[in-house]
Amino acid sequence: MNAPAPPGDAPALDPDVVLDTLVAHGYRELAVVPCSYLTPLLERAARRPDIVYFPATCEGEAISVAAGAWLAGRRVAVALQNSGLGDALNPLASLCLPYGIPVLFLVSVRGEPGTRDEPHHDVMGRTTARILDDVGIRHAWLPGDPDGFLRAIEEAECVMAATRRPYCLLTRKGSFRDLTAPVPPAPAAPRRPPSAAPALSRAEAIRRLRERLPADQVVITTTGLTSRELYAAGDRPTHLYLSGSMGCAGAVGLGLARAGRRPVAVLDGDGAVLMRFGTLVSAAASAVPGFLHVVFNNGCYDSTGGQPVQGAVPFAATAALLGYAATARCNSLAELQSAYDTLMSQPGPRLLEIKVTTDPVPAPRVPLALPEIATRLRALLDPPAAAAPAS
Ligand SMILES: Cc1ncc(C[n+]2csc(CCOP(=O)(O)OP(=O)(O)O)c2C)c(N)n1
Repeated sequence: MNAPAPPGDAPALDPDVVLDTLVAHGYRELAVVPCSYLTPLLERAARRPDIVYFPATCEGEAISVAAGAWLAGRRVAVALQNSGLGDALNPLASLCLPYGIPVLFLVSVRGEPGTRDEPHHDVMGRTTARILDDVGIRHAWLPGDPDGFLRAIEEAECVMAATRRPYCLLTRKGSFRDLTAPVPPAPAAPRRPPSAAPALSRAEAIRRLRERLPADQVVITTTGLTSRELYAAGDRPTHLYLSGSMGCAGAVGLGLARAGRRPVAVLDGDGAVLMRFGTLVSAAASAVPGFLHVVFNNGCYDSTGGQPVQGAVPFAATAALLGYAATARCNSLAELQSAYDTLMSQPGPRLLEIKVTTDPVPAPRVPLALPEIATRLRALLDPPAAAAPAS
């Protein structure tokens, strides 16, 4: 660690001060995978006309885009959560460091020791600074005052110029002041227009799916609100609520379905699917009949504050092109019922794309211990052999 962490009650920085300073240092673009801790900064960045907000599909992509921009003489800063540091490590370690490409990136630290956070953040919370040290990337905690921030950026710029290595600023919960004053959106703000407004909320769609899916079917939910909403709809031991491993629900479901024990439904988010888009290819190619992939398409990362996802992917049409055996898309409860029936009358792999609204009322966290969630499902699918009778 190059600088001591500020005390927990360090003042929060005005996001505009951060963005003004970045712009003054030539950064005209921010490549982002969101985190709720970064939301005030991202909200502001998405609305300012002097900075381009680039929604990256994964953290490694954000670093790589910034590296490519540097090669063209442009400056792109990156913002990501430490959950995604693993993904970012590959281009940091095998692109930026060996090629001498400096990238300035901000990392929100979840699971910082001494703070209360969800258990799936523990490992990265404990190791983020050490990982950066080990790969040789200098880092410092984001100061809470404008002068300190200016000095931090100047230090980062000096280090990057002298070493041609990336530099990381670590941020925590409350690092950025939540500005309440509304700012009119810039014309090019990347928020999805509300035109093709769906009539169904994700929570309602989840309740309906839970009613329709056979009780013995395995259901795997992606990180964020989807997991919470399925738990709120009614827990079952066949449910696997993922609270981290964003983007991996599809592949976990695929691995499980390929074992052939039970049919599997994966309830996924559009942002999560984009993060590991290749899983659609693998699922289509695997031709597993018992695999149902449900993608809630709300055009944003609802769980972290509604930041836009990249593009406007037609998931059902794409899955059909890739070779899913059956696909459907729906926009309302009535459409969901008939799409579900049609889809389930055919063998999989199936993909159901449901256009949903964003949900302003977050469901509470899943209160189960993570090993318990895994253990009870494993016990159902691969019960321990009965003890041999005593002879
Ligand atoms: C690798 C990684 N990057 C970022 C996050 C932070 N994060 C948690 S939930 C979430 C949004 C999920 O969006 P989406 O899959 O579209 O589902 P929605 O919340 O819109 O239902 C993000 C970005 C994370 N958990 N892991």
